[in-house]
Amino acid sequence: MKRSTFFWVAVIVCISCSTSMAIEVTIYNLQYVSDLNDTNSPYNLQLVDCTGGIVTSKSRKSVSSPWRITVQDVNEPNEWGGIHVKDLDGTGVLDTVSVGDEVYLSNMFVEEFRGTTFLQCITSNNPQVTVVSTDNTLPDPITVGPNDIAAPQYNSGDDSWFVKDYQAEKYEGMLLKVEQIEIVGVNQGKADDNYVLADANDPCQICWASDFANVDRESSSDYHEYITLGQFYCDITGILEQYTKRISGWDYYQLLTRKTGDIRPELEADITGDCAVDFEDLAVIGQYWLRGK
Ligand SMILES: [Ca+2]
Ligand SMILES: [Ca+2]
Ligand SMILES: [Ca+2]
Repeated sequence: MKRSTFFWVAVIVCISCSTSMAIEVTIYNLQYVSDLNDTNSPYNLQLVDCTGGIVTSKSRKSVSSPWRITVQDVNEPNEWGGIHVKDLDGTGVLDTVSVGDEVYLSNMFVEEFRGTTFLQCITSNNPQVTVVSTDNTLPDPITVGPNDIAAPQYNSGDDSWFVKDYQAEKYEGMLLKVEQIEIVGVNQGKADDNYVLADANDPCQICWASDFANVDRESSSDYHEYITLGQFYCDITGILEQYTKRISGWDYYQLLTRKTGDIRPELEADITGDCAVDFEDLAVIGQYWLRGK
């Protein structure tokens, strides 16, 4: 090889080295753990390119807070298929991203923060979010029972809340739905903003939810206006997040609603109580009408 040719080959190799520091992984690669005694991502504290998926939520605490999104891989519809992404430095890479976009995420820093695996956008890493396609149908929420994402248990000995097992970990960052439930408690969790959902047919099955990421919540209230203690709901949908701060006595999973449509109280027109308003309800009304009642 001529010296000049060698020089240019060396330059090209060097450039490609410097731009491909990050390892390419799927969301599954980032989230899957075989041993639930250690739920940290195998890529914790590493820089990755993530093949990504569909954006299922976008929110921020206030206009000055960083954007957060969740991304779900449609190739992993059952478990280990979702992840939280935060624009930690306010780099702006999430500003124009919308729910329904398919995204590829480059130069993301993997960080276990308060129990949840995050892809953090940090300026010095030159993070990039590429929108591959837009207006995609979101993945269907996985229907789970409250026990699948069970509420924490209370230890009165040290006034702490703890997760009995980590079976819910596989759902972290994924879109989930719980059906036929009642709200049996409020003012739980570290910010007193969690409410307790109980299976209407088996009240011993409970899980925790919160509305802090719900874009339709009035900022003056911790809860969306549809949330009422003692009320029955056809279903409640949200994204699962873990919150862990053991030094303060907290470890729990919570279902985070995204918008008004995620909270479906029983409808007044649903005469038959099956959570659908259809001809059956009309038929019942018709019978009353025919009898003149
Ligand atoms: Ca976790
Ligand atoms: Ca995780
Ligand atoms: Ca009905």
